Order: sequence, then C-alpha cells, then structure tokens
Amino acid sequence: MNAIPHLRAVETPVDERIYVTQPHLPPLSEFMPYLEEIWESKVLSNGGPFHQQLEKALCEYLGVEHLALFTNGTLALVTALQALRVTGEVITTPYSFVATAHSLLWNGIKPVFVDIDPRTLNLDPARIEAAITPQTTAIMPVHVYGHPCDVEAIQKIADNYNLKVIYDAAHAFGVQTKGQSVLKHGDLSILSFHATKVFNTFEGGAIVCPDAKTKQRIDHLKNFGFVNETTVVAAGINGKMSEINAAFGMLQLKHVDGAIARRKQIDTLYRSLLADVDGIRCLSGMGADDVPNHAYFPVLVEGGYGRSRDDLYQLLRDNEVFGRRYFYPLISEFPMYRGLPSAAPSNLPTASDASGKVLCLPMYPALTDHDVERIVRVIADGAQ
Ligand code: T4K
Repeated sequence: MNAIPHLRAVETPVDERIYVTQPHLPPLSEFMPYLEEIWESKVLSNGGPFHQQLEKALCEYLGVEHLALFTNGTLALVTALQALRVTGEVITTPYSFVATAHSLLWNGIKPVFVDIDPRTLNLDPARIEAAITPQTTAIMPVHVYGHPCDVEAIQKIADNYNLKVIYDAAHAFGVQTKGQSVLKHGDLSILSFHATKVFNTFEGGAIVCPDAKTKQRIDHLKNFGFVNETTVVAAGINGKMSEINAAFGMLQLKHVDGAIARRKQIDTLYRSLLADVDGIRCLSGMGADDVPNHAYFPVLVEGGYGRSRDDLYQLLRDNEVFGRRYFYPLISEFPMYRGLPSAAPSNLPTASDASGKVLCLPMYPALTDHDVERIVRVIADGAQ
C-alpha cells in the first residue's frame, strides 16, 4: 500500500462519472451572436466568412504561414498524402490512433511500421533507415500526446533519402519546440479539432503547409478538385469545414489559452500526487525548452504497482473513472494490418510494451482538483 500523507481523504459520489476527456464548451450565450450572423448571411459552407476568419486567426495563433481547414483530421491526413502525391510505402508508427495508418490505406499506400522511442513513445528515428526500401516515398510520424517527435533527426533522414515528411499532429495544437511551432516541421502537418481535443470545433481538422501554392492545391483537393465553376483538376473529396464549425472555432480561440493553463495545473497536481505511488510512471515527453499543451495525461503501469494495467483500468471504471488505453491495441494488431511483415510484434517490442502498460487518465479543463485527488486515491489504494 502506498501512503500519500498530503492527499486528503475524499468522498466519492457514486453517480459522478469522470471520462478521459470532456469538450471545453464556453457558455452557450457566447455562441448565439455567431449563430445569428450565420443565419443573417445565409452562408453555411464553401469557404464562407467564418471559414476565412478562422484560417487567418489560427495562422496567427499557431505561428504558421498557411493553414487549410477540414471537416476532420482524418480527411486532412488523406488529402495531405494526395497533395504531395505520395505513393508506394510510407514509414509510420504503430503507436497511434488508427486514423494515421487508415489514411495510407485510403490512398492505396503500404504502411511500414517502425518501433518507437521508449522515452517519448514517438517514432524512433534510429530505426527508420533500416525500414527504407526503393518504394519508400515518405515518413508519417505522430507527435503522440502532443509530445514533439525528434524533428531534426527525422528531417535529416528524409533529406538523405529524398523522402517527404507528413506529421500527424492531431494532438499537437499550440505545441512549440526549439522556439517555434512544432507544426513548422516536415512538409505538412495535420491537426484534429475533434470534440476530444485541446482546441475543438465539434468535428474539424486542418493541414498546415509552408507555401501558398501547396495551400491552393489542398484547397482544390478539399473541394472536389474544382478550381472554378467549370474546371476540375483532380479527383478531390468534400473536406470543407462548415460555417458553424468555423464560427465555434473563432469562439474557442478566445478561451483556449485559459483552457491550456488549467490543463497545466491539472498535470502538475497529478505529477505531485502520483510521485508517491510505486509503479506508476508519468510520461514526460517534452524537452526543457518546449511548450506543451497537456492534451493527455498518460501513465505507464509498471511491475512495481503490483496490479496489471488492465486491472487498474477496470478498478477505475468500477469507481466511475473512465480512463482510456490510448494506444491499445497497436494499429499493427488490427486485422487489415497484422499480415504486413513490419507488423510482427518482434519488430515492435517497445511499442508492444508501452501499449500493454499505458493508461490515459482524465484530463480536461473542467476537471477539479477534487476530481484529481479522487482519481489518485483510487490508484493509490489499488496498489498491491
Ligand atoms: N491522428 C491521431 C493521432 C488521432 O488521435 C486522431 C483522432 C486522428 C488522427 C483523427 O482525427 P479526427 O478525424 O478524429 O479529427 C477519440 C476521437 O474520436 C478521435 O478524434 C481521437 N483521435 C482519439 C484519440 O480519441 P474515441 O473513440 O476514443 O472517442 P470517444 O467517443 O470514446 O470519446 C472519448 C471520451 O470523450 C468519451 O468517453 C466521453 C468524452 N466525449 C467524447 C465526445 C465525442 C465527450 O464528453 N463528448 C463528446 O462529444 O476517439
């Protein structure tokens, strides 16, 4: 049993469920003027005023040159691969949400899984070169939990082998590394604005790109390939963000700094309370000068805890705390991937180990200190 003297005893109301995340919603009254504007203009989609405003505002907030809004992060990933005409094989991580690799299959591209770095749980650059073949055209790393990949090492390999780099930055809204936005690395970066994310537009996403020409191609691809009323230049998709989503994004932007500040407090509280619990390792994937967004709070349940990760997951559920095992199973274990040679567990020992130990604890701005104490109390009392 772990003793946590500074953790006060808390009552656990049985009917109060705590999920892994909860969308950050400003008061409804703040959204009404935006809705009235949409109703008055009667422009609901297809690059309307809020869409344009949000693209500009996000470029400024994130410190990036160009950004194209999307219906969701998955369509942004699918379109990014098309924008760069990626084919053949792409090196990627098995330790991510399944949309990362699905975007490759949607483009007829073969994913090649490479193991992860045990410190950050991001794609391990030291293992990339061995997976490159004459068919390799790109690398698709993921900034898992918003923790930056080793962007310099990855770029060096890409330059040596003339490969594109598309970052799945679904978790990395607002993250900075080495003094600038992490989204400025690679050829393209993809964001998700899903309800569960640090910055949400209900559903939504974006591609961040470095130049106007690429942005124009992406804009065509997300609008069926239309360049004007009568000309279609590619078999594009419908990936446009609606005005309602874009308007909500404009409102969210006003609140996002406060939301991230509260996430930081929660992160600090978790770390101080969990420091006394043997066998629970808090992941710290950020460099000293990096600016995090605290998108998730992942812990690794190690042998010293005395209970397996799945036991702890269930114990928390029994106490109305619904953590999530992001990312278990590995993408490489799903039926459409497990036949690939690179999906063999022997090729992915670090990812397999992390996937068996990880548990993401609740993390969202409305979580109270009392909630965090209640969660840690269950974890501490559950140690064997
Ligand atoms: N790449 C990466 C690395 C990603 O993580 C994702 C998405 C993508 C690409 C694709 O981006 P999008 O196409 O989604 O924009 C959730 C999200 O649906 C997904 O966006 C996210 N990653 C993934 C990590 O998490 P689920 O299946 O775990 O979500 P769900 O519905 O179980 O929600 C989790 C908890 O959040 C619920 O227990 C309760 C709470 N919740 C959820 C929703 C949707 C709410 O309180 N309100 C809500 O509206 O996938």
